[in-house]
Amino acid sequence: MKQFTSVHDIGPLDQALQEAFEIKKNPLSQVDLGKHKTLLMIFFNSSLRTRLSTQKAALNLGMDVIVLDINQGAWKLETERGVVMDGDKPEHILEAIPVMGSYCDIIGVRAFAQLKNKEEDYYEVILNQFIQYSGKPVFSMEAATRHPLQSFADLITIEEYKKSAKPKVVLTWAPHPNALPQAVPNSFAEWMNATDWDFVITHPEGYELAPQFVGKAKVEYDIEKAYKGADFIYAKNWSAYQDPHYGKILSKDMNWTVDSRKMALTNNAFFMHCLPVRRNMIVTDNVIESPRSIVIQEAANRTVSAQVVLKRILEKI
Ligand code: AN0
Ligand code: CP
Repeated sequence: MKQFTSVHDIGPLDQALQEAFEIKKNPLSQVDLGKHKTLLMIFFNSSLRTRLSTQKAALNLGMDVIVLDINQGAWKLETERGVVMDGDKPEHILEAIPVMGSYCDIIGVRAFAQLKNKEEDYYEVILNQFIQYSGKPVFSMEAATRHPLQSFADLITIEEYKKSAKPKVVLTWAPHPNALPQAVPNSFAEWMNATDWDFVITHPEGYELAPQFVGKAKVEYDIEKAYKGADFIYAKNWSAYQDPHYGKILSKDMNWTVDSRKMALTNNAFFMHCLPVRRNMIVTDNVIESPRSIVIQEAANRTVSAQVVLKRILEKI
């Protein structure tokens, strides 16, 4: 594997899942594969899980790891070409990227959507510049439009907990005080659409995701109908995608908070969220603390998805 930015880079899902379960059973079986190879992780945004789980995965493969938080200690980077750099940004990303590439063998990048310009976000300007100019294999640690390491971990988690061959998986929008990117729901939808599971997306009017991510999913505006018979409730907030409201908050309707009353409509569904989660906005204390909540197991699987991806990249360099 030369890069990992979406489900399209992973190949057949059954093969990826098989590798994931082998790694989960025996995480240190390839501890020499990454010897004397350096992973550089670049964060333009905060992280707890991605930072720790990806490092842990790299350590399991014997790699060395360097982490850089662009906004804490590095020079602020100009990202646009043609700008007269007389402002607060002393370095251009077009020098910074090949320099960073010269210090490592693999680069992971976290660069969220700015939510100001849809075309720029959906063109993945920052991620694509890393792919083009670093000279090294690049993987996404959540970019503007997708979070594939999260979605792969979600797939692994559902595979582990599902009771039937074709579970009903429901992605539900839920309220949040801030405007968040569409990367997590886009990516989750993309991975669910690559399975033959029964996949439903539910959200208030106006929160329709980009058609290329919705794909063959059923969009259900009636939240109770959506929950009915669900085997998995996957909650996430996102801001509006559709013009003219791109990146805006259209609703904070707490009827969309995942609560025990709505969970009772399901087929004793498991509750999932990528974390970090705002309690009593996205989900009530009762639901997230219930035995049907698998958010910790889901987060633990982030090490597994990262290790499959790093292993496959290492096998090709
Ligand atoms: C981010 C998001 O919604 O994309 C990261 C999730 C993994 N969440 C927040 O900023 C709260
Ligand atoms: N789920 C996830 O990616 O979490 P972090 O933002 O803490 O990395």
